[in-house]
Amino acid sequence: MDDNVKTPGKKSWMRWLWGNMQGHRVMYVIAILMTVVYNIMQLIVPYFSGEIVSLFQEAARTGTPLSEKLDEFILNLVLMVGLTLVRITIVYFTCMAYEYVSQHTLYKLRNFLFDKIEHQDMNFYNEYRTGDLMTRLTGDLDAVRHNVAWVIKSVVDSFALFVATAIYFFIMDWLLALCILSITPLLFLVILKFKHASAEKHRILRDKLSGLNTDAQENISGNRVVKAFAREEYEKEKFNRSNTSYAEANMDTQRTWLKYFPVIETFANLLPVILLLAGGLFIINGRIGIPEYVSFSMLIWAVANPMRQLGNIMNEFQRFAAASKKVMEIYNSQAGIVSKPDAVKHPDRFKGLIEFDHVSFGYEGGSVPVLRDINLKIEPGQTVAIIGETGCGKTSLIHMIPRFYDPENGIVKIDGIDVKDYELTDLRHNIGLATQDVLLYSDTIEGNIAYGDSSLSQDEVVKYAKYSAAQEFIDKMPEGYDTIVGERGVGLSGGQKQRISLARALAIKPSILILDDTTSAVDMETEKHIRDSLSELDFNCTKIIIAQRISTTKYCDKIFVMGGGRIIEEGTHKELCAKGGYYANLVSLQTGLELRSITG
Ligand code: DGT
Ligand code: MG
Repeated sequence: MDDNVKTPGKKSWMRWLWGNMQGHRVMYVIAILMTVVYNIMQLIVPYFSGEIVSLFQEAARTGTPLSEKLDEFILNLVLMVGLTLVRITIVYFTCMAYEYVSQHTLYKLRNFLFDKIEHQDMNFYNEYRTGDLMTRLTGDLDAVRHNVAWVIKSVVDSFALFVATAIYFFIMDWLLALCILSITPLLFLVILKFKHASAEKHRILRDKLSGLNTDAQENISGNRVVKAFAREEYEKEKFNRSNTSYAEANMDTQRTWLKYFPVIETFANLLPVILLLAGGLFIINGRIGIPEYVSFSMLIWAVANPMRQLGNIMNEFQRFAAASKKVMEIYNSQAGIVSKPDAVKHPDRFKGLIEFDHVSFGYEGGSVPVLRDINLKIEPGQTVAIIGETGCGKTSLIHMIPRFYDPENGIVKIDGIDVKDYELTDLRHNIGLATQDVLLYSDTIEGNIAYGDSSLSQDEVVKYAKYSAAQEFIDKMPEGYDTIVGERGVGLSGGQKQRISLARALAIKPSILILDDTTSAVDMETEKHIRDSLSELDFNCTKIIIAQRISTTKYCDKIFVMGGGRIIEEGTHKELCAKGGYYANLVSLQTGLELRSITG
């Protein structure tokens, strides 16, 4: 578990749900009250049936013709049917209210959770897999909705019906009521045991579902690699394993339920038997009459059904418990990198002075430090290059500037102020970043370029596409700027994606532009075009370019050479060539010239 994620359960699930029902609480309470009311009204039919039977009996006993009791008979009948219609109407509106509140709670929670996930830092994304987060946003949240709409309603349903019937039974005849209800404590014990047994099963089941979704998601997004290596069969088997494991967990959960179900069902079926035995005896000894017996037998389902239902409710509740834990974990999580309460508001542009002061950094769970005592200074408007062997920490270094990660030691400053002191959005709005792994959205090319500033005019979009040498290939596309690029930019070449990503970074007119290996996949001519455009930008901008090619670094104001997480060389192309170190060696390698001729 990530340190910056608070453990769930600080609030009980009930308080948590209640908090999230804000705005709909009154409706929910009314729905619960109405649930009690319509369950009490279930007694109407048996009550009036008893009354009608009494009428017949009395008529038979006294020898009065039934026609004389017709009014009373009809009144009882009308009341029975009329009140039943009222009850059905209440049930209808109550169900609507549960659905309404549950859907609104789900909607609110889903937005809240999405917002939480959006604002998390990189450590969070390293911790949670996409498939798992998707499960939380879909299946888990639906279990929460189901709890509001069905589980809680069913508890109230069962409880109200059971209690109302029990009271009615006691009023009619306490001894027979006691006989019938004598088995309920035993039933509760069974349900309690089932609750413990099923909790763990549902937890496992939920994790298996998350695993299944993660496998499917990773496989679908990585389909090109699967195809390239012709690993379809292998992936099919892998998915099949997850699927089997999920199906087995499902079976296991059901088996637990099926183990307890016959016991619960037996208890429920014992009730009519007890009624038959005890009720029969009580009629014989004159303790109760036939009308009472009729009412008892017409209502015996009203105690039997809640008993049956309780097992089912418990099963669903455990599903909710497992899911809500996952939802609440994200709900209560806190991003480690946030703006300070007293953060400096900086809506204007930065001048662009960047300083690293003894900066060290290591990834969570990583064994070695990735950045070691980095000191550097980049003047406003300068174009600097960072070069170094793969894995030496270049990307990690530039990720300190927009605060994707914070240093362990040392300070990163922009315009003389610690980046931690800026409002996070102000800081990031000022930085245009073209990341090493280009990710484009399933949107038009224009939409992708204008991603950071949706108010951008079409002319401006074209201007930035020209700057990044993308104009030509976009024009050649059948729909031009309206061409929809697939998920992650499917349909474009690596170099084309890089150029759109560069246009996107430029389009926000950043005061600091960071290009992480952004021209690695473009040809030399295009690279020159981009280099020229970058030197002619119509806004002030400090540029940091991570590159592997000398052709890119050569024209920069300054070059920082990294090795093993440190800056090992620093200077202009000329100075570094003269030094005869790592950079000079690189020049010799890339140009095919002798090192001697480079160092002069
Ligand atoms: P490149 O892009 O291949 O030229 O390499 P650099 O110089 O951009 O390397 P960088 O900063 O991505 O990685 C430096 C080291 O940090 C390397 O050993 C891999 C490790 N590393 C990078 N990203 C992560 C991460 O998210 N988590 C962990 N634990 N380690 C990471
Ligand atoms: Mg990198």
